[in-house]
Amino acid sequence: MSSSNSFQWPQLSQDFKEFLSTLPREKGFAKEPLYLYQGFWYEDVFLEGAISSQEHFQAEDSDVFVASTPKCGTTWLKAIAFALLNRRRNQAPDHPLLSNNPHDLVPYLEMDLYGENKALDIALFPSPRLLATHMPYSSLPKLIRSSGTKCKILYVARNPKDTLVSMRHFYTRVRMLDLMWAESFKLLCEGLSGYGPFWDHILGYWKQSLENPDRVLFLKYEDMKARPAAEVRRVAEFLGCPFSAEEVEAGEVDRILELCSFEVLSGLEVNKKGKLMVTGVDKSAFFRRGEVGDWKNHLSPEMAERIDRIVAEKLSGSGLFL
Ligand code: PAP
Repeated sequence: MSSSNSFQWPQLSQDFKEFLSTLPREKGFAKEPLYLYQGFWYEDVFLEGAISSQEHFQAEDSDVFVASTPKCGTTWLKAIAFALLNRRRNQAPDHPLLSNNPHDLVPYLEMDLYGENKALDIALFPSPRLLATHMPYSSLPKLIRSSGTKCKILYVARNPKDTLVSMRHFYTRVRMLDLMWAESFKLLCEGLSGYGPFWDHILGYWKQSLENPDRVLFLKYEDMKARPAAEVRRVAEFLGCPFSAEEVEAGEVDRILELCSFEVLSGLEVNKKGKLMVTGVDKSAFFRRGEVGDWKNHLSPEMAERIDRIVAEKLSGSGLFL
């Protein structure tokens, strides 16, 4: 990894490197290979954090998770969840979202909190804890999945074509790679993206949202764009903090939507410059266009048709359409 790369790649222990050598390995979007663990593909440092969180994370009933496969709207949903849960405490001009990137306010289990190199201490997070993960449902720490725990999961999915475009731009920018469209397209179609296969990740949470609707709320980026107020109200109800009639009357829903909008967040000084606290990724890399359908500017009709066909086959019979 070149020293100019904005992602600070941590050192892994010898024991973990030996463990990695026992796992199936493939080339992914980045220079670092992907490793297959419990049916999903991980980059080494995130796998180390994921396994460490499986071993050590203690869930609390009041925990709220933002979950997703990368580039599906995580930054936006983190901001919305943070704004909703903290809306009685925080108001502009001192709102934490105006001076912190959403990723620094809502840390990832496997990237920020667990693993040998992680700097943040989960014990310091006030309750209710708002946390995040890209881990697939079936690999979440057991206590999050246990029927005895009441923690809640917000999951956001996005149509695979826009996700691919977003992913490719992100890797090109953050990892400074010269990724060809044809190569990234082929990798996604083969399920070889970080935390992929993309469709299995989405299906895992989709099924849980049907079986345990009070535990997992399934959202789509496109729905959030098309009817933001209705989706934000759905999130608030799911989290047990619905908007009161007075709040609606006072414009609180719109205030949160405005604060978390692409335009406002991407225009903040704190998001235009600097790097995330733990991973060191440029904060501005999380804001590109924030639109639905940008894939039309990048993918050929044949590519689009092929991804649609693969994903429709994989999701067939699930009742989910992306
Ligand atoms: P992550 O999984 O690495 O955290 P994530 O936030 O899911 O990334 O994806 C970034 C995408 O969300 C970008 O999409 P694009 O490449 O198609 O533009 C980014 O622009 C978009 N995004 C970030 N913030 C917002 C927001 N507030 N509203 C809508 N889209 C947003």
